[in-house]
Amino acid sequence: MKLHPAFLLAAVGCALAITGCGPKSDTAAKSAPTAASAEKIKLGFLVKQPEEPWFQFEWKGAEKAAAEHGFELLKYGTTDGEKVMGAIDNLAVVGAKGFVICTPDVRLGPQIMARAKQKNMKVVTVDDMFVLPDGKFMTDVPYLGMSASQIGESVGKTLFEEAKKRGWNLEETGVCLITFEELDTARERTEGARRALEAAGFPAARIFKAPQKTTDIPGSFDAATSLLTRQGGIKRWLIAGMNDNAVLGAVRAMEGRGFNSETVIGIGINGTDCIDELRKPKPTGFFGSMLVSAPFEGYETARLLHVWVKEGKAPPLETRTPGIFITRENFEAVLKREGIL
Ligand code: FCA
Repeated sequence: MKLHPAFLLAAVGCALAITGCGPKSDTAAKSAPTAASAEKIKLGFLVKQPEEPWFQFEWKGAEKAAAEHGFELLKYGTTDGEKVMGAIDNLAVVGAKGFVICTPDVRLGPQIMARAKQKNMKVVTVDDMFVLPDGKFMTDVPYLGMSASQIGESVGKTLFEEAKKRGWNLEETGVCLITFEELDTARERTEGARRALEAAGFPAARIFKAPQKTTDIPGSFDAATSLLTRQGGIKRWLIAGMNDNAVLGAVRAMEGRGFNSETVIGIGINGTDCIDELRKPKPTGFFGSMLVSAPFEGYETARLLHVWVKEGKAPPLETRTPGIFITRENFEAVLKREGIL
């Protein structure tokens, strides 16, 4: 597939263009509050890391779908399995008919589905696909998420092109690949980046994996710090990871060792968790991000679930969303267009 460095769109299966969150409607606002809320369908939206802007933007999109289509949205930050089970029970008590979930652990899939079935609730997964005990995906549960491999490849290709554009000596350059391989969507993204870098001609021996123990900035900071200790001779770094926070932690670790925007090129994924970084008056090693529309993902999963509950029409089993490359130059305009700013 040909990828353009400035505007990268990747899609698998049922591809969706990023179009914001659908048509505006004021029907919800007009309906009589008491009668309408008595009849309103209740749906849950459970996310694993409620502190991450990514998930807050997903909620925002889902709220928009609820307002437009007249259902009630119940949001839960479910950071572990116990909280997920508690939220499902809670939803059942209030009469909810289903929920969208980004699970804190993909291996909880079978347990979550058993509980949902017991409570007669429909489930749509977002971002992180459930897996079975044998490691295979639970492909019978509707899923919507990014085209992880292609977006990862776009990161790798763009990193290589930017290094070449700057005339970097690749002999003195290393790749810091912040990995979290226990999560499939994360592994697909970082493997995509690695593959594209190697295909472009980056020496495989200088692509270093730095596994993060937790998927937050401290987790990637620690992973990068230990890599920098092991590879003290590298003069310039390219950084890739599963999301913006993975790259941000590595950028911070490198700054602590004297690296800066002249010696580091980092490209994240999400585009929602790097807004403050791209707004900094002085450029940092965080060069850009592959933006995926979190509001769209939240809107669309909630909408699909609502249609399923209301009309009995099941969502497609797999829907993939594309990425758009953003940098300090274009992020304000693109994020505004996507309803994020
Ligand atoms: C995973 C990551 C999030 C986001 C999402 C699309 O759940 O943890 O940061 O990238 O996929």
